[in-house]
Amino acid sequence: MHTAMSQSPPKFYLTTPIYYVNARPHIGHAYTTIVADVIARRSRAQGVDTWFLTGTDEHGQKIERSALAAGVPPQQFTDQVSETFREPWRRMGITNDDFIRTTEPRHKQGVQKLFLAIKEAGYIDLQTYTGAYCVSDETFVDVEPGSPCPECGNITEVLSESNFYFKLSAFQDKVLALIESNELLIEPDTLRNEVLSFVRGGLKDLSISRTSIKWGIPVPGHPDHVIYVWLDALANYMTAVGYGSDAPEDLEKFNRYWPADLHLIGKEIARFHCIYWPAFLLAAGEKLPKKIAANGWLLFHDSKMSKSKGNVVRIETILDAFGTLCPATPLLSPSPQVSSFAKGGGPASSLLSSRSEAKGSAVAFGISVGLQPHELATENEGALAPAPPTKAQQDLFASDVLRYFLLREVPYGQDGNFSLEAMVTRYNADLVNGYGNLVSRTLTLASTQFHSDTVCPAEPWACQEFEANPEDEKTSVVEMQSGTASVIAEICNLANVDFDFYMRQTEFHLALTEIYSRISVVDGYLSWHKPWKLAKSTDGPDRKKLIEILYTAAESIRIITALLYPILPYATASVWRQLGLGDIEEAARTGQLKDLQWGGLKPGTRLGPLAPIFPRADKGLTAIMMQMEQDQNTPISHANAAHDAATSTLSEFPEMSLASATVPHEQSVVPSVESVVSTSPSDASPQITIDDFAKIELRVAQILVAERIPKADKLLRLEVDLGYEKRQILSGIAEWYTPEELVGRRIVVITNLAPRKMRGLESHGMLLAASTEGGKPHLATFADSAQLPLGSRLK
Ligand code: ME8
Repeated sequence: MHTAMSQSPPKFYLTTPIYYVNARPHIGHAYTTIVADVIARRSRAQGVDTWFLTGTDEHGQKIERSALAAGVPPQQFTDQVSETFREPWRRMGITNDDFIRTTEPRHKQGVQKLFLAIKEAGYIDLQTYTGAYCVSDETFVDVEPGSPCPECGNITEVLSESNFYFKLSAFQDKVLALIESNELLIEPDTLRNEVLSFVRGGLKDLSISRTSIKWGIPVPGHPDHVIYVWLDALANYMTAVGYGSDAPEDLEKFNRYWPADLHLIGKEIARFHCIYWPAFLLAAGEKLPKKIAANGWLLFHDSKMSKSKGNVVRIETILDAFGTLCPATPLLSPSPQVSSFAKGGGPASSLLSSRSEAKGSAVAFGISVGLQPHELATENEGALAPAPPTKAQQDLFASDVLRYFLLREVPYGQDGNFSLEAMVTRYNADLVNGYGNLVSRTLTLASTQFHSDTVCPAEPWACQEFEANPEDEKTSVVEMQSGTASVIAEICNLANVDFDFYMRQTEFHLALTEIYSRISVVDGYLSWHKPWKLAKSTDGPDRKKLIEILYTAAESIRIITALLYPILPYATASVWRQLGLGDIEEAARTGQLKDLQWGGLKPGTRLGPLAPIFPRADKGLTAIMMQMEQDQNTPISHANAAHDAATSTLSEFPEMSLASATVPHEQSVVPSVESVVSTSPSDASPQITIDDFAKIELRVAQILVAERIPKADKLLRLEVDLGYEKRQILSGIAEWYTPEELVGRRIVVITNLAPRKMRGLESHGMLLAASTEGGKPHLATFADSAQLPLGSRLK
């Protein structure tokens, strides 16, 4: 057995805290869980046998009282609330391998075994103690009973009990040595120092049983005592991987995964994890975890986001609101098969892989595909017609945005203010204008350039130097150097190393900063070489240049996308498919996302069907989310009978009524933010609701440029100004309007129409015009349009 183990691949066992089920989860809980998921995904992609555990902490006085207040038996109560934690993790595609509940038999038997092991080693005895007890923290504290708890400020109660005591004091030196030597790593450093000074201040023995509480695990042989909730809770990290069971597969699992490599926690529970837990394990003769890393607090309105303060932001708000931006996914199959995620995780991979079956579009990098533009259009608009996103896809998309924001905005280990407005701003700045824009400008150009190329050889994909434009006097030497393909290649190879360095240090914000500096360099490279200006040449040196530039950009995107995968699993899956590389989950499993080297994108790779990645978020989204948060205590109009049934038993516990209010995902809680992605138009003009109308975004725009398109008699190419952005729109009005009479006119544009391609050009939006059958379309306009700011919305 030991020989076999030494040959097995490396393992990595990581955990989150198990969350109390006395209230519904909020984005503070999501934060720690997201960090764990990012680390787990990255670890798996590195080929490491990874086990990721989360769960719920369901015993103790706090839970007992919450159940009482809700008027339901504790077991029923914890069953309901535990589900409200599983639910958001599922929606977010969290890939936990197991979910432990402390009320499960496997956990109970493990906790009792641990208690006995410590007792048999001589570290537990029975004593009587009277003191101040903090119910909120489930711990005796060193203050006068009735005065506030020094940790959380809640009023303590007097408690006198004959309890089992754990000889914590006997472990003071050992725990100190462990931490000082970094055998037990604690991060961040500031927290390590706090823990060290706490230990140096002296450790007192710890009461580890209660007779005043019924809702817990009985002390073996003493049914009137239940085991202290923190000993019970901490033991989950072992019981979940088989401790306490004699079944051979459990023993094997325990030997394989224990000790944990990383316990992720919030900083307020450091004492329990960094002092009590190692001491319990030392006493029981078990191996110690290797590292404990704590995140700081997410603050909302400048204080810790917490259920007791009520200043929380719900995960559902973020998912429902950002989910509306989720773009359509191009499909080949009209009804994709959706299977469930294999290892207890989210549905991301299966949803995406069902789509990855889609054969490549008519676009190929540098090889012959021999399709004419009109054939391309047919294929794009027919078999590859985009399907509106499912609710599951919307959730995964929104989850990406939350993941990105939390990791980029808050330096891990520090406190950070959470703001909905900052989230929308960062989304637009980094994901829309940064990564998303780089991908679409590159792939759109590649798709329009290479589709009808019948002669382009594969060979020019190899990196070949060509001079930066020396005529441009404004170009600095740095710009000229970074303008060459080999420099970009080097920068991307280095990105791999730098990103890895910061990810290992859990400095996610710095890892992402590294990525973003690369995105800017590649963006600068494109702007400098202006490949769209070379686009007209079909052979010769310009053509060669064009191919090299686009390859360089696309290959940079491949590397950046592989690095971003653990943080943006949904969006990177889409980009991976569009690059023609198939299913990113498969790529992660087969090692294609590790040890990235320039040149991995093979010449001749066929692009997949293109699709938008990150549509722009309207500033109004912040207001919508705020409204959703405000509305959380008002009845949900759409909620159905299932919701009523779920909440009826909890009506005396208002916080819990919402915790159990599982609104079916097919329905949006707030109608005004329902998906804006349109389905196919109907000829029959059925009645629509005001909500349907609200889906159509009409805005005032001004025509800046109008020009004819060669060989297209009916089409005009327009550039319109929406105030907040400029767009290209193709319109079939060439028979009735000359370009000259259009420039300068203020018109109405449907702005949230999915972009489509005509004659190889992208059209993003539509003009509003009225016409009789076959007659001249009269453009909708305003009598007093000069007073209207561009971009004003029509309602
Ligand atoms: O403490 N900012 O459970 P809990 C950042 N059951 N992280 C936050 C946060 C915030 N505002 N709010 C919550 C318990 N968290 C025990 C743990 S483990 C053996 C037992 C995260 O429901 C953070 O990880 O109070 C914190 O430690 C955890 O949720 C607390 O969850």
